Amino acid sequence: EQQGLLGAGVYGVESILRLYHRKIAKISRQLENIKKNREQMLNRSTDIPSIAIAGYTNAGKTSIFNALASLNQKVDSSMFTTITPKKYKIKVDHLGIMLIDTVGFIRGIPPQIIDAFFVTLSEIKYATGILMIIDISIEDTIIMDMLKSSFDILRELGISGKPIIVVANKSDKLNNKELIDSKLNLIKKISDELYYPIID
Ligand SMILES: Nc1nc2c(ncn2[C@@H]2O[C@H](COP(=O)(O)OP(=O)(O)OP(=O)(O)O)[C@@H](O)[C@H]2O)c(=O)[nH]1
Ligand SMILES: [Mg+2]
Repeated sequence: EQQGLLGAGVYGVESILRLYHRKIAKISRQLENIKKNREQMLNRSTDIPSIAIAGYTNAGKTSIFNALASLNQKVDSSMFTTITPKKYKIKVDHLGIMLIDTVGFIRGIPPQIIDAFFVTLSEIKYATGILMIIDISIEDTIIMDMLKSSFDILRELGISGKPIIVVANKSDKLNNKELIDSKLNLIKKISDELYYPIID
């Protein structure tokens, strides 16, 4: 035990730190349980086919979700507009499909954030298929980085072999057809290199 002027102060700080360490440990245990329950719930295969709309934050996932589901969920140019994503059942050729909006990816996503968003992102893991939305109005190098890290994140979530349709969004922001074609070629080339869907 430290005596003197600093004694009480150091002791005080240490006890506060111990308290927070205990709180963090408790919350981590609760989060683990939520993850487990949620995974078990999502893993049930009795539901109708589901399509998860995934991709970088601000790519336009919710805009596409709204268009397909005729809904009006919040859309905005800031990052992480969607924090608690919505699911909605739509009909395609008389077949019921569960459409799932998701939380956006970011580059070099820190493990803590992955943890916090893991529960919502794990919806993607149990979806029948994925629409991967890419904003093609930005620079080629950034598109390449985003695509690569998006496939990395899917891998970190334990996803492989699931059918994925890569959707080129915001093409209206590009002013000529040649430019759009070159972006489409770029995303097709990278996607083919990085991912092998298994469709049965
Ligand atoms: N020009 C243009 N803008 C679009 C298009 N799709 C979406 N946007 C705009 O892009 C911004 C982001 O759209 P959101 O649908 O909120 O994107 P998100 O991927 O859901 O974003 P987060 O929820 O933050 O991950 C909004 O300002 C939209 O209006 C498009 O096809 N063209
Ligand atoms: Mg959104």
